[in-house]
Amino acid sequence: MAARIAVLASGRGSNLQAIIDAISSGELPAEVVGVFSDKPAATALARVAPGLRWSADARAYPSREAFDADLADAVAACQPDWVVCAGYMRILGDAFVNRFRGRLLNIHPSLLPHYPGLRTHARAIADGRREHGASVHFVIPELDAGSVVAQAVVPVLAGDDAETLSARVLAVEHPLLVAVLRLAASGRLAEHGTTIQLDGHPLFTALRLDSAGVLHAPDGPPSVPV
Ligand code: NHR
Ligand code: GAR
Repeated sequence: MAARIAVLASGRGSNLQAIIDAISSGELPAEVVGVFSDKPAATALARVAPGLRWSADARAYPSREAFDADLADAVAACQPDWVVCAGYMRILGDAFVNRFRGRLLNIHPSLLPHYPGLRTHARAIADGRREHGASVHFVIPELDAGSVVAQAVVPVLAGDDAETLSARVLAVEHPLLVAVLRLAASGRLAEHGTTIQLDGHPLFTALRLDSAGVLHAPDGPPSVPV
């Protein structure tokens, strides 16, 4: 049975498109069952059929909690196995996170625990970092603090600005997210409290995406493809 994936997105939706393409090519045994946005004009919404779209203008709601409650009901109605924040730019309240806890993932454009929050690329450049990248983590109420499943690393090059660096990171976000969702969709990934389990064993260090787009367990040479 194909895993049911709900995607939350606020903007362009290139990560959503990577999911859709991986499903079409047979690389990801899943189905996108809904795309949800706090921005009714988000390009991401147009990437799926009208019947799969849900959006509401968060600014029209009296409170964050009220928006979250409508969003959560809409997400739950499509009965997802996994809920993925892919460029979703609104902090989710505790009630939302707790309702989907354990099947809620986010892709974040930094090597967590470095640079949680916003403007990650500009901050990495300003600090003179040599490496930057992206992380896929389980979402917990505390922002960008959930357990990291996997990361992809890119170099920071001389002359980079936030735009050139974000493009280099985005290029690895797509295979990273698809690779993690393959593990999730095939039932190999679980969150138990603050630890991640892969194939029923605790994962103490985040997986790494190699240059061929394959995830590896980093502990102990030779590192094992997963
Ligand atoms: N919610 C929780 N509870 N925990 C996380 O880890 C979350 C989350 C919601 C979204 C994605 C995220 C990221 O990858 C994410 C992770 C929005 C903001 C933010 O400050 C920060 C991080 C992330 C998403 N948003 C402002 C807000 O007030 C609005 C900014 C804007 O609209 O431009 O919600 O880093
Ligand atoms: C991606 O780089 C994603 O990591 C980032 O926004 C971009 C969305 O691109 N997410 C955040 O910054 C979350 N705070 P996309 O809409 O083309 O997938």
